Amino acid sequence: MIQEMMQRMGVDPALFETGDFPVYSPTDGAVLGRVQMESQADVTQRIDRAQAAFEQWRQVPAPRRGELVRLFGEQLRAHKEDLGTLVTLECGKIYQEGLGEVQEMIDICDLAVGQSRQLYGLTIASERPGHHMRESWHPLGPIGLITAFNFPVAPWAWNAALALVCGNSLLWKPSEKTPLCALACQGLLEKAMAEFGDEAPADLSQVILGEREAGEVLVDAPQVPLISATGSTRMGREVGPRVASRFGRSILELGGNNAMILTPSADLDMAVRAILFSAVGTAGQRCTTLRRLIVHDSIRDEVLARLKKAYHNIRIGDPMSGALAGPLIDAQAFDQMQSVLASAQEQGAVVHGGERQLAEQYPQAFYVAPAIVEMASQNELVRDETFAPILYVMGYQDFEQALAMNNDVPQGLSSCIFTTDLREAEAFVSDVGSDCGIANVNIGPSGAEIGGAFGGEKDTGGGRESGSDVWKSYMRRQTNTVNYSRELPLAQGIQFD
Ligand code: UN1
Repeated sequence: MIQEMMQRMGVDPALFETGDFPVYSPTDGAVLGRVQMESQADVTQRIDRAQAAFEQWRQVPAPRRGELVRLFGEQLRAHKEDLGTLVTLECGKIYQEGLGEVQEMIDICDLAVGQSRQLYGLTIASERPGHHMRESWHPLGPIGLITAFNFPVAPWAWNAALALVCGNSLLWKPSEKTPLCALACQGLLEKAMAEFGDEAPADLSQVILGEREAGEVLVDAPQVPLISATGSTRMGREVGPRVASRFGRSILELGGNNAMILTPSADLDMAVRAILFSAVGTAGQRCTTLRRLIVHDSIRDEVLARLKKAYHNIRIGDPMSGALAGPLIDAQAFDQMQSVLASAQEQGAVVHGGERQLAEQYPQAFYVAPAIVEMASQNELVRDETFAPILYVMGYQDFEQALAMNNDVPQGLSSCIFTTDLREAEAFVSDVGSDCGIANVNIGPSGAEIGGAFGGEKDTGGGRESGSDVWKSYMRRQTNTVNYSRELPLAQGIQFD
């Protein structure tokens, strides 16, 4: 099945059948393919080729560059099921969410096509007679993209679609757990490039299949002015300073420890559905996953009872066959989850769920019952992000306390409140409310649309991807002053003769 799918998406079988690095499916542990990892010398060559491709691509008018992205979006529409299936097989999220990820790619392509005709600068009033000032936006260079296993295709597309219309070439190092998804995206982009014609240089987009050392070459390359990296805070702490030390720019989209404040006036039916999707979806492995439920003491027992019932009914199993919870990515993720749950128990927390499931049927895969953990306070365990379906539930008494708890973690990605009280809702999204990059009212913390800027503060890294004015990150800003007079007045009225 993989072979045919990959071929339909334009991938040469040699790229995923003959290498010595096996790729396993987290759904059952089967080998999906064998890829070849690249050496540091290979990466260096790719960077040189990306530079040459950039120098050609930046000369193509931006709306024309948009046409390539439009054609890529068409390829994604035509191959949505194939790519969605591959996402499910390679990273284990359920098929509905695999399709959703491809839809995010299609959406960002649409946005980028429109953006390709709107790379606007400003005109600025000059203080001198006979002078024009303006601000222009120019292509930046080869863009380095590093992505994580849990969203193996969409974050690449958020960056790639905008970077391409902005006139840049791409170098993508995907997670070594999901190389086939990267090859498929590249295959689809190459199909679009073939339709587009030879204005698009062959090396416009390249995939680097490699391990840590390969990524290091990319991160350290002075020819790569921007590194956009999605992954753990630990990874970001290494990448950020290395890129900064060569005065490169980075967009870091790192860990989240996302909370929901559940107030007494909330619509609990809506809240329970939102909790289920955001805490259990992608088996708790979204950076936007709901990890902390801060619930008012007066409704805590009722909410817990409803959640336990809902969790009990979650279908866990093969993500291609209608389950709501697929497997964790690997044994390491499972061990990590178990050790955190054991620590919680030692600290006196009440743990519901969390056990391994379907071990007999899938001895090589790690399905788990999503866990609810009743915690007395927001201690260090809660303040740490565990990339697994663990929902900590903590009580609060007054709104100020809940808000302080929302903000009192190192991460700052996403957050939400369920309330029908206008004052609480507005306070949550105000200057003194949530300190996160995303703050929602009556919606869970995950499942953001691509139209807004996506990213967060503090240990989340501070970067923004996707919509709003994020396109500016992929361009260099230039201030122009043009003197069309026959005089040479100096600024600030300085006389120099
Ligand atoms: C991620 O988990 O890295 O908001 C990205 C969401 C998705 C993106 C998640 N649109 O949950």
